[in-house]
Amino acid sequence: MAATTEQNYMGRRILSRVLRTRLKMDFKAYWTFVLIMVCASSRSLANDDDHHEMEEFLKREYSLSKPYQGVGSASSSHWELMGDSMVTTEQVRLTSDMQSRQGAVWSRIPCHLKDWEMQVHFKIHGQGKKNLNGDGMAIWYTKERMQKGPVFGNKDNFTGLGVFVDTYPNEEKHLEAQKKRYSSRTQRIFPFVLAMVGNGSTEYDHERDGRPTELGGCNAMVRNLKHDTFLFIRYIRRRLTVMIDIDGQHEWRDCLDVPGVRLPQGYYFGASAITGDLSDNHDVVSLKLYQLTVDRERNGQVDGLVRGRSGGGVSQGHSGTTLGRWVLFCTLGIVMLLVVGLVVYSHWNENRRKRFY
Ligand SMILES: *[C@@H]1O[C@H](CO)[C@@H](O)[C@H](O)[C@H]1NC(C)=O
Ligand SMILES: *[C@@H]1O[C@H](CO)[C@@H](O)[C@H](O)[C@H]1NC(C)=O
Ligand SMILES: [Ca+2]
Repeated sequence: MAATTEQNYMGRRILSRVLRTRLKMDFKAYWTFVLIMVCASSRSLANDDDHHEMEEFLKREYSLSKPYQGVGSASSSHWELMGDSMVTTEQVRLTSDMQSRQGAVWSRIPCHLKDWEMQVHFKIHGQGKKNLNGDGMAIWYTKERMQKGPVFGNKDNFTGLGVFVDTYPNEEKHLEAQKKRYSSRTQRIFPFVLAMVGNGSTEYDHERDGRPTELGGCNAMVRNLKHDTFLFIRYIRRRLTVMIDIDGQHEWRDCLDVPGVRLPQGYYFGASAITGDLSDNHDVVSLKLYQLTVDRERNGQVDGLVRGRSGGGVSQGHSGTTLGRWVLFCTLGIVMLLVVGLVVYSHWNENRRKRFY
């Protein structure tokens, strides 16, 4: 009788030890696996924001490229010309190098893409020497279309986005005439690329080259170059980025990068240019519009996190954000798993006790 009890007791202890060891191993494997998963997924989330893991699709209906089939002649064309613009085999010439011209080309179809990227292949050239040329060209994403006006050949008080390649320094010339000078800190070198968003009653200040309403900008020596020149406008998750490729090196240079820009869907793409007393040829070789597709589920998570962390602030360091997010995700994951693990373990412990006693 005693021997049987002793044997039973020993058997139970051995069984218990085996079980505990196995469980320990299971837990170890489980923790390792889960930790890897959490860190890997948070890493890919962080990377997503930095390298824009997304796909690009060229949208032909919003793009304009050689051989410009039907542009300016067929009503079936997706693009419509206005003013002095004309189509040749090599480009759509918005203005030629003559005084008081203005021309434009406008998409006929409103764009309903959420995230997009426009690559503009353009050319500005003429007889005038530096600062004896003008006035520049603009790329548009606006509610209105086909309306002539003073803002690089488009209407003032426009609604939406304008990205200008301003080739004439009006403000500087104005100050010079008054025998005033800029401090070197604020002086700009022209041509100057500038972005502006209008709400329908925002006036473009021509005399100040748009400074009061600018979102940002950069200088860009784009006139009379032998190589190709490009402008790149990206709108993703309400972030507006403009880059230029003008050195013939096939490298994008940052021009401006502004978060929190609201551009509704359903606006029209266009390009326009204007000359005054001074002139230039303003040519569009191509406008290529790419749809950007970001993983929506991930996108939402990243958005939520960024908003939560920055508290609606405007700009923040890129690499700092990424590292911070990575650490945050790992910590959150570990805490969550600790809780889950504890619950599971205590549950198992209870079961075990029930089984053996
Ligand atoms: C633009 O809007 C302003 C009001 O914000 C107005 O005073 C001005 O006349 C408008 N200009 C044009 C050209 O419509
Ligand atoms: C448009 O923006 C200007 C500032 O640029 C502001 O003064 C004006 O109130 C805004 N108008 C509307 C209708 O939002
Ligand atoms: Ca100007």
